[in-house]
Amino acid sequence: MAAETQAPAAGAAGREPNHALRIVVVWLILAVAADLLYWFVLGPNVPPGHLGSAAQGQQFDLNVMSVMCIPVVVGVVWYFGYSLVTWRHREGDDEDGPPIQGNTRIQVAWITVTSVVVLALFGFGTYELIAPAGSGAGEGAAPIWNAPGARLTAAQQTAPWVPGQQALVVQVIGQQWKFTYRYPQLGGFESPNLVLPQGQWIQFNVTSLDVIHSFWAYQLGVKADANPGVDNVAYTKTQHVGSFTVRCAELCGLWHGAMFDSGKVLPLSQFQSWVSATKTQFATVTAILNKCVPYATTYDPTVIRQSCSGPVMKKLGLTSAGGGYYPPQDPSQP
Ligand SMILES: [Cu+2]
Repeated sequence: MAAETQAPAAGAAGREPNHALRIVVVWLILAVAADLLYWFVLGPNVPPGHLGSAAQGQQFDLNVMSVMCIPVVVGVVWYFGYSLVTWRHREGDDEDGPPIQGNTRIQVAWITVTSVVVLALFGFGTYELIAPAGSGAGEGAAPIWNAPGARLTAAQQTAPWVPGQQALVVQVIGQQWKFTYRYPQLGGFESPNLVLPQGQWIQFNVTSLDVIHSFWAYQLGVKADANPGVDNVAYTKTQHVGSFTVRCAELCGLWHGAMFDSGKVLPLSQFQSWVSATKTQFATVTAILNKCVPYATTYDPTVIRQSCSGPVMKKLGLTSAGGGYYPPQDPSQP
């Protein structure tokens, strides 16, 4: 027996170091260091960034959850390493370890700590899903939680926009295979480019002209289903100037993978210049559009087709890309 030269498990407390104290103290130092490193170095760069308030909220949530989880991971790895080194098998020691059964303090502590962590994450996650304004997800036609200055009725959405007091309404229209963006408060023009003013609440009204799509403005933290006949509202507040990617996130046909574009957040004055320029550029088209397909929260493709002359609507891209999804235009129609 090599009991005299080995660290016995029991009965020689004087020679045995206080493992629990060592483990806890080193764990605390490692956990605090790892959390600080994460929070200040990695955290600000975690996707989806902070271009929109929804994105910032998602980044904050990910960071809070990471900061709660990192000490657990560090603890497991550290305890694993400590055990491997300290209690490894030593040459000539053939003895079994002592039979250890139950430890009320450890069991109670474990159940309490894990319950508190899980319930805290549950409470935090539930709150964050709701505030602010639904975390950037589509909330249907009548959101329970509204962004400041958000206005929802179609009549209100066509009144002129007052920056800083009202949310800017942008209607996102999915169609095979692109998104177009209509600005009802700014004269009702429809643009293939999504341009937004900085520091403003944006109300996206997301719909589709044909099949199911999903509007995903990644860096804004907004993702909302675009379904025909459905007005799906999502909010975000633009935080700083920058560009973002818009992708369709719902398999919608052959060219689904090519259904993406990029958008911009501009300072308010530059945004207003863009609006003026685009209004001028699209003046003819906008006049036809407002006459034939006045702004509405949803559009019926069959009505669109019959409401105006086919070639013009086809030119506007409103009968789906290439016009292939709906029955061919009837040449006898006006
Ligand atoms: Cu799509």
